[in-house]
Amino acid sequence: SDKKTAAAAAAPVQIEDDRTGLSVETLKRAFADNLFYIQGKNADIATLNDYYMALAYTVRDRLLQRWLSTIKAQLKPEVKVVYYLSAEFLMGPHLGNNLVSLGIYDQVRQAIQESGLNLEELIAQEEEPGLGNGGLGRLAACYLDSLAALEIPAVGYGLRYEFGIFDQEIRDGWQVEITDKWLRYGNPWEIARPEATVEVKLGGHTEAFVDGAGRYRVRWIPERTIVGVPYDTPVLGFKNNAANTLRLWKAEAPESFDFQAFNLGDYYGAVNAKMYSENISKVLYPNDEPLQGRELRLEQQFFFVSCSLQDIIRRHLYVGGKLEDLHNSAAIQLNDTHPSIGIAELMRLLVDEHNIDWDTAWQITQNTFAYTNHTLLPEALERWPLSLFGSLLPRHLEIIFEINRRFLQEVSAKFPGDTGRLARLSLIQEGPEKFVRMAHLASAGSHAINGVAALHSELLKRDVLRDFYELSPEKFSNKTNGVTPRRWIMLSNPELAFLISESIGDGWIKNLGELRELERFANDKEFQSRWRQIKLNNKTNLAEYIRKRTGLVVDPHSLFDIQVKRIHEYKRQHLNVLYIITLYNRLKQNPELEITPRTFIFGGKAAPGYFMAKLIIKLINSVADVVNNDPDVGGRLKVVFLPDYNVTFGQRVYPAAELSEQISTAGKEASGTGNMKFSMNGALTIGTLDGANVEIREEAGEENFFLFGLTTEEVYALKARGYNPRDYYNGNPALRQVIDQLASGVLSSGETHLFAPLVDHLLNRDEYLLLADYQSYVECQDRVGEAYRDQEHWTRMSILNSARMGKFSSDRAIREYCEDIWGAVAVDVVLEEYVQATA
Ligand code: GPQ
Repeated sequence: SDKKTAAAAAAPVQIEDDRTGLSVETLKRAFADNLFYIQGKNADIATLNDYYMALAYTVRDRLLQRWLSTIKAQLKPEVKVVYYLSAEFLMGPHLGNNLVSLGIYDQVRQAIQESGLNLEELIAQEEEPGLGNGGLGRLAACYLDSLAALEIPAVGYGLRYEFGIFDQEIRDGWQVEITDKWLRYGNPWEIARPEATVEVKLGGHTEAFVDGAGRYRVRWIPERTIVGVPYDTPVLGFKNNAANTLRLWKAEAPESFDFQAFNLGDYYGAVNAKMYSENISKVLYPNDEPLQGRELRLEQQFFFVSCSLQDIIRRHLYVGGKLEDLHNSAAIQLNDTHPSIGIAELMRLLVDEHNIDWDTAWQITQNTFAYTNHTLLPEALERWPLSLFGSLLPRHLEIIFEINRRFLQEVSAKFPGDTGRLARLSLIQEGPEKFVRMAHLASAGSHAINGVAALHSELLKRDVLRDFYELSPEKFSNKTNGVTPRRWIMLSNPELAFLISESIGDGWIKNLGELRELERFANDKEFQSRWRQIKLNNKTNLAEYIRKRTGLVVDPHSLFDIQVKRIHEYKRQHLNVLYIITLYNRLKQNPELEITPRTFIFGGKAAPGYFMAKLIIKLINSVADVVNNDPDVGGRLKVVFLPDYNVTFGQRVYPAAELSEQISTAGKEASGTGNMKFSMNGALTIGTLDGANVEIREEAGEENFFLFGLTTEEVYALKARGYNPRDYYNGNPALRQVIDQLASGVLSSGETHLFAPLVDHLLNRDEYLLLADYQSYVECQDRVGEAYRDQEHWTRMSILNSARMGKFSSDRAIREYCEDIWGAVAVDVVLEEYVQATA
């Protein structure tokens, strides 16, 4: 076989043209070939899914060269790699996006058409990988897109959940959760790399010992071992040669693990142990912000973080790096605190496994990690009971105690005698039950801490992380979120993308700031009418989709007023409902009243255990039933709840929206990212001064933004002086009527108690100040209705909104992270002509 190797080396296998060629003819042949040889079908028996798979493999063949060339270009000691650690990556469907990135959309459309099929239909066939809950996971996906677009070496690390976010069905107005079997028909975009498997240990106890050099050391005697198998998905840069990697870990039982039990004849015990191991990557926790303190969740976090850190160290050593220099070749970003156990794990790997002294290890760790905070909600800050933490990760708990001991020493040195401060800063929360505070671990162990919008970053410094700010102000910065214009304009709104490119060239796709050049068309009648026509087309498409999914007929000429996001009390979908009922009451009182016809569209999932959120879904559906079927309304108002909101559906929604609802209580939404997608696609925003709304308004111009509601300061002040929602109820007849209707059962077919918990909340507590903001919201919505009547003016505002959203490209955000936090630079990828068949 020496001979064979030599022969192969002498004549490297050239990639066959059928696997790289981009002509329509070649694409057609490759497509037919994949259908036959990979799917094992011919046209007689092929399903739509077979065709989708055949096409997916055709596209995958065409990106492998970039992917392998990128890996080769980056596998060098002097290259700094960004490692983005995230419990969620909400990637959305790959096929369409990869066609856009490769710049082969048109050829492929033609090839598929000439094969007697329809490309859009095949694209729609893809089951999206829903490995995230909402904003946080989708942000990670946009960031991977931008990292590749900017040719920054990067790896996304996370979990390969077998079941992603549940599918939502609506039955009798209530949410029902269905398991998401996204891997059912196979996943053509991932490649398993079992040869890069790593082991992760859990449980057990620790032992101290003195090593050969007379050093005090600790040994962890774990109770069980899990194996992590990486599955890699390429993430293409837009029309460049870069293809980064999303590496997701699947948990498995180690091969040898069950031999003992097996030999003793305990077959079922052995199988059980295997199932127990695999549970770790079984399912995504469907909670958006309030986190569930469950053991399995901590196991998930530790599992993927430990796999990833071992992988990072292996790579670093492979290219000849020294661990002392890890921070020069690796920047590890913590996407919220979910992966923050990584700080203790890196310390353990360096100190226990690689025998590095504590101080050096701590320097390396701090210089390597950075932490992004995504919420101010106190109930969302992760804390693990010490008992749980210690039984799962006994060594890590010791390490955290030691980090804390040294950390508090530093604090004492800087603030002598300030015991209150020590208690507030401690990584351990004292009390009858003690907790590990993960945000504190992340903050102490990172060299950079950032919030996700200007307001949010300010509030972090003032509030949640105030003591950390006073201790190390230099660590703090703001990185306002962004979204990728490739998926959120080009792919989802192709007609608009075409019009923009025709008017100002196509530089905006890589440099979104160029959208500004659209400003000069804002008053151009011809341009305005094309702009309007595209919006109408997108609305017509959405209307058709609504009819198919719900049977409801909506008028594409009505104002499309849309709120899509997770259902949460702080996001106040029910404030939107209060306005709908108000409008309904006006029409009932005076059926002749002239109003702007509106279609209110909602979409979003509720955490399965979040009763109030589920009740809000029921409320929307109940109000929809009443409003949509009342002849007095005469079709002027329609209310739609579209089930199963996800990335795929978002791509239909944003381009069709005219009004974007961003109505959270000021100070509660860290940033929001849907707000950016809407605005880029020409929707106007009705919103509070919360999260990134503040900056969207700044950019768009206040005259192009519908602002209402209390500011963060006013919210604090009102709560401080004692907020009584009943004052608003008593003082506002229209509001009182709406609340009374909710309580009376007229909106719930006589079931008087149905909405009692909601009414009770609003009247007696109203934590999110709906009643305080009601009047301001109603007046603002009325102004929206008025403004919509002047279509020319509305279109002008719409154009200006899109034109001024350049700041909210994730490319801008990633550039800031690279410059201020990661110190990462682009690496040119040279396409390798040949791929060697042998080493
Ligand atoms: N966000 Cl902490 C989530 O989607 N899930 C979470 O667990 C946390 C935050 C969101 C946040 O609510 C939005 O305001 C942000 O725009 C988004 O993260 C990305 O930063």
